[in-house]
Amino acid sequence: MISRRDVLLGATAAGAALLTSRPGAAARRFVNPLRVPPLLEGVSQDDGKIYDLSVAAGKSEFLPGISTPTLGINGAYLGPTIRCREGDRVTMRVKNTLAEPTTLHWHGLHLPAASDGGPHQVVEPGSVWETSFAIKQRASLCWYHSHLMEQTGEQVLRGLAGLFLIEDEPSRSLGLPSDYGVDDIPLIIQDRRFGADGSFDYDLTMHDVMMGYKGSVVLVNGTADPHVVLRRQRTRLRILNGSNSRIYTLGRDDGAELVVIGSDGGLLEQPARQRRVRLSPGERIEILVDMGSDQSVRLMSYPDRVAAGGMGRGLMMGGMAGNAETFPIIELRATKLETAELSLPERLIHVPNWAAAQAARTRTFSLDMPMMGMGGMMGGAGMGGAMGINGRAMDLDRVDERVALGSIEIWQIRNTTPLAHPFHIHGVQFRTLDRDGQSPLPHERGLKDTVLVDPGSTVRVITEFSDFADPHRPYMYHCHILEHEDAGMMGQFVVV
Ligand SMILES: [Cu+2]
Repeated sequence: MISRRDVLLGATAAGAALLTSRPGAAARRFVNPLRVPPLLEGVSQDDGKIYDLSVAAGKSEFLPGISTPTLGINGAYLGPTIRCREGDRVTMRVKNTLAEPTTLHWHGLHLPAASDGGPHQVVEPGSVWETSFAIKQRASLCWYHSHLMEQTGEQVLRGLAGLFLIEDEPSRSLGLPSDYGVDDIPLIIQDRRFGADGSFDYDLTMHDVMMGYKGSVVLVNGTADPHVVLRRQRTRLRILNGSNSRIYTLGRDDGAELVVIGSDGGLLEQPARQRRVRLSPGERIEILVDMGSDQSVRLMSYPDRVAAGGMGRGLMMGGMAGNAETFPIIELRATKLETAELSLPERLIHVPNWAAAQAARTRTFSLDMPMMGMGGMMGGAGMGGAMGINGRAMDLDRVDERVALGSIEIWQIRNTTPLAHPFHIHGVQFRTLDRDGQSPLPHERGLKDTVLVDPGSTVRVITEFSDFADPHRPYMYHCHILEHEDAGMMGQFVVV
């Protein structure tokens, strides 16, 4: 929730512009040009490409005249966009210059667990973690971020995240906009609270842990109050919800439909045209925006159907599960536009799929709050154990599931809590079979690695666990509300 108090706190911190998220607020003038993360293409060597990533502390100015201590990769805040191609052999060399441990996890990538960058691959202060793997998946917008045990929320909030862009020939041949930063523009959406001294406020209350951290200022690629000038008639926006917990319900303020061409794991089979798309933390969508000269359009977040009481089961949850606010994310501006190819094939690409009948087994994951009603949450020693899966909080020393290499499985995720949870599985891309027995929405009918599970509902996903067996190193599955993950809503599986 963006409360009036938060807004005022934000204004105090800014000492200047009132960065309110309220609709129609004159204070939002979209004064700042969008920053676009630089590309990191890697340096070619005998056996592939090397990417040097240096994790460091810095200072950033998000609000006018206010210096905010931040973390970044090869920069003060966030990291470069790693770009590679399917089939590449890449080496990531992660140097930790911080005085604290960290990790970098490659979210959405299909790779060996030893390279995953999860909580077992800690990079100690002053050390370098080097890992090599092949890019064995289709063109897609993935990302990377800190995954340090119980500190993911704080490290991501301070800035440890970046984009991981994979390209391939089949998607290239479609002629979609692909000129990075020109007509192919990434948008990392994050919300932040600022303390009176300008620092990020991540002093979590019990409410923050339960509901997830919410900020009063929306940043896009680390830019507050942003606009972007579009140069071509058609632009592809690749959007990552990189927020700790806020779910956005995206739409255009001119009422036009969003033309969704891609999701977490790459292009959809066919474009999905929807007025609204809900995007939860960790999820990505790719949309096409066609503009006329001198047109401007705002990408907005709107109240969602759960908050609006439009769903039977969601009704009683009300604002607990959903977004009640309307606020702008970014203004898209066009002045003089270069012409672009404006046709769009109704069939984009073939997307792998699996039939439920192919599944060797179904596993059930119940998202729950194991300590509720036991007084455990008030124990005082941190928030660990407040949230769980199948009645248990995350334990680094416990492997929860063992999956046979090459098997196709259905994972059934039941949400027994009054809060929505985005469920993420490491190492694979899956298809969403159904949500409470209903087909997923058109924009969800592609490869995904994160799926939103509404309060009281059950989502079934299906995938194949191919390529990488390792009985000693687990992958994670977890809620991508980072406060929930840090509070224990995470588990581990090995592929054997
Ligand atoms: Cu959650």
